[in-house]
Amino acid sequence: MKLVRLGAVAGVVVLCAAAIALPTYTKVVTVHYKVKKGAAIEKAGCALCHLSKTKLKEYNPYGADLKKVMEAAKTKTLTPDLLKKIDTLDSDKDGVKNGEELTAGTLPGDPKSK
Ligand SMILES: [Ca+2]
Repeated sequence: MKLVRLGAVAGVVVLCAAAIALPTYTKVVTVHYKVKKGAAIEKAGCALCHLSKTKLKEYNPYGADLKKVMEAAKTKTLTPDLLKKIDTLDSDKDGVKNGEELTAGTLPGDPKSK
């Protein structure tokens, strides 16, 4: 019984750590691009960069490009300067540049959103 309880506590701690770490990234994006309430970016949350809200180990094309920039900078802290480095790319190849999509509130990693 104690082992089950310990496992449950460990699971909650892991989930809380993930929940604390990830919204920081989305906050940097929403503040930098002045994302309006209700925009696709706000609704997407972690899926702005990840394949979905539940597939956090996989990245969509925008997340993959952002990951490359962060790895090159050897940092896990997302800054506006790092975001700007991929503003002129069109990660999802839908004809709209990442920076334009983020300013408009659409998803730069989803070609169906532009
Ligand atoms: Ca695009």
